Amino acid sequence: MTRHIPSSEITPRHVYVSRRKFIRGLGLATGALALAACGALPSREGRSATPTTMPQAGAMTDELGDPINTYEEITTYNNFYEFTTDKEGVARMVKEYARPEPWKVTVGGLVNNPRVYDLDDLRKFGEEERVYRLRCVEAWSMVIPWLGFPLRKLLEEVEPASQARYVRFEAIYDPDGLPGQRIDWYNWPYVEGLRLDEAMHDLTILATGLYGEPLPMQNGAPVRLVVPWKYGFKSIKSIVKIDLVAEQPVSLWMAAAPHEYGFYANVNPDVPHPRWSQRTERRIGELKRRETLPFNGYAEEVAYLYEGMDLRKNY
Ligand SMILES: Nc1nc2c(c(=O)[nH]1)N[C@H]1C(S)=C(S)[C@@H](COP(=O)(O)O)O[C@H]1N2
Ligand SMILES: [Mo]
Repeated sequence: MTRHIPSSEITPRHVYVSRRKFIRGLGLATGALALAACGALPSREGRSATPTTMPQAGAMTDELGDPINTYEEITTYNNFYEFTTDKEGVARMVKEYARPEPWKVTVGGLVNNPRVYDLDDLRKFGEEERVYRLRCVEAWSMVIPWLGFPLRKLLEEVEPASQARYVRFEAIYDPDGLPGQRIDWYNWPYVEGLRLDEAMHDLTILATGLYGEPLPMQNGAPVRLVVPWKYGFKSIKSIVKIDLVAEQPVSLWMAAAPHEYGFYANVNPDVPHPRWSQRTERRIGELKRRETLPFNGYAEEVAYLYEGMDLRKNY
């Protein structure tokens, strides 16, 4: 059995630390570098190779000049309710978990070319670095250097049929291995959705890695969605199924608390959560709170998608 070994176990601690110092040094000098393309998808043998290359280039900041969070922060403070609701507990619990192998992503519904992708098949879409802010609806945030590819590339291959208007994503369902799924407050599996034009937007990616390395389980290995202008809960982890559909999907959060979580979930400082303000956020690693930006700072790229819509009603 091939147990997935988190990269943090493969790479000795001191290598990570020195690599991060190295990256940081480069970044401060030039402001925009790129991490080495170690390749985050598992090798043909089905197991992640130990990274051997040092980072060459790497964005140390996002396009607003905010520094990226550390690998430690990104991989030890997680929301992944299939494991536990304790953010610090997720990274500990994933060590005990062997995810299903081989992983498959089934893409179907209203498409002309339904197909099942294994991780090797996803390689053809390539991997590029995207440094994105992630803003959780709970009002904390991070800056994360993802590796991944635009979801559009995969959708173009399966060819959405003319009746397709939304994309529905489904995450892993494994109650034997995932303790959170043995508690049924939630309607498992985790489901999320996007309108088709949101899914086709260039900022929308399927992430397969971070910090130039394979995605750790706690961040949604082996493949997860990242939609940076929406609250973090839209960025569904550990995807096994993608369907093109005609009707707006009902997400896990909409089903759990419809008055608190809508379908769109665009980051919006003007619309408070019923139980707290969304005006400011705590950037992990910083002391002073920051102002939350409309569409999480991506308004120029995405505001046109919502022209004419009432974003207070469509929260
Ligand atoms: N399958 C699944 N995906 C999920 C979640 C989850 O509990 N299960 N939590 C979401 C929430 S609330 C956030 S903020 C982000 C956190 O991503 P990160 O841990 O990689 O920072 O993942 C999202 N994707
Ligand atoms: Mo979140």
